[in-house]
Amino acid sequence: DEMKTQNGVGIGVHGDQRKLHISQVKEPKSGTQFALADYAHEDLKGIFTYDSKNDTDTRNDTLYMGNSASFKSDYDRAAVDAHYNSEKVYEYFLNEHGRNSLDDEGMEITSYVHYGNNYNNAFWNGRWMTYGDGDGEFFISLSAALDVTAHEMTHGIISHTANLVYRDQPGALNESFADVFGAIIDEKDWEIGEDIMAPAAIAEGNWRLRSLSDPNSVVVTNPQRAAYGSGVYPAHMDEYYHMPRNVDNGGVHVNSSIPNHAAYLIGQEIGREKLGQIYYRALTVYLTPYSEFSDARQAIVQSAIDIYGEGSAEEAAVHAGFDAVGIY
Ligand code: ASN
Ligand code: ZN
Repeated sequence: DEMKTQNGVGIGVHGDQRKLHISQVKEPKSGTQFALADYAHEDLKGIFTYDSKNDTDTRNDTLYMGNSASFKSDYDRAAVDAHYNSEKVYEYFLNEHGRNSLDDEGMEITSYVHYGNNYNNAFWNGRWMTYGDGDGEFFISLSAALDVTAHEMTHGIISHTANLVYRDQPGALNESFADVFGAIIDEKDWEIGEDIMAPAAIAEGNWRLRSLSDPNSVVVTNPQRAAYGSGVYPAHMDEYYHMPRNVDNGGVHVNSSIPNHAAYLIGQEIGREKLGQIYYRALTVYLTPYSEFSDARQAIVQSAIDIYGEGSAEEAAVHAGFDAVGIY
């Protein structure tokens, strides 16, 4: 039967109090329960958070449930953040771009938390997001970061739009657009993952996963580290890593830093909002599965012209940003 959305509360991984959209579920055995299921958004099937229960087998996973509308236990924290952050990202794409969910047709937004044991990653699998808890050494719960959620959900949007193939330059663009929207939506800074790093990573100087502002300041991290030696992320085409396909799909998480840095430079000139408008148009109108870096420059220039006009300051900022990283 129809589940009604109501307000709940929770505490996130970093101790933030969060208001949540949750649902009452009446079960014959256990009585009234509360689920992280949000039906509050018109024309959206819902926002759902599931519990993976610390294994990798999704068959026994269930909607994340509680006995009251208050989700405040330690175990709740990762679920609270996944639920809250995915609603924020949904609202950004709706309000800024008129996009109704990942497919623009109101598809459900689903997250699984507590995936595996000490799992140090988060990913979009083509249909939903999955978050590990981290091992507490390198990462804490990966849903704690709005930029990580925005990154994963942008992969979902990309798979319904440009559908950039996940290898070599198109793959690096796929990664870059995910990072750029991560940084735009998590307005704080131009870093990715600063809210999920744990002590051992911070002790090594990696207090964030990647940096759009200064890619060279971050050492390539796990799981790709070994292949890059002691290398840092590249900020210019002169530093492009020519990696075999079996290493990070040709270096998609590493070479992405080159277009990332261009986006940062453009963002310094025109601000996050216009950057988002231009990049969204490029992604949804011009880019195609085999687009390379130079195609992205063209697409982004054309989008700036479409929105702000030929000869605009915005167009000039795009040219300058891509010139600076050696993408022509
Ligand atoms: N967090 C990574 C990403 O979103 C996971 C992966 O390597 N597929 O790209
Ligand atoms: Zn990614």
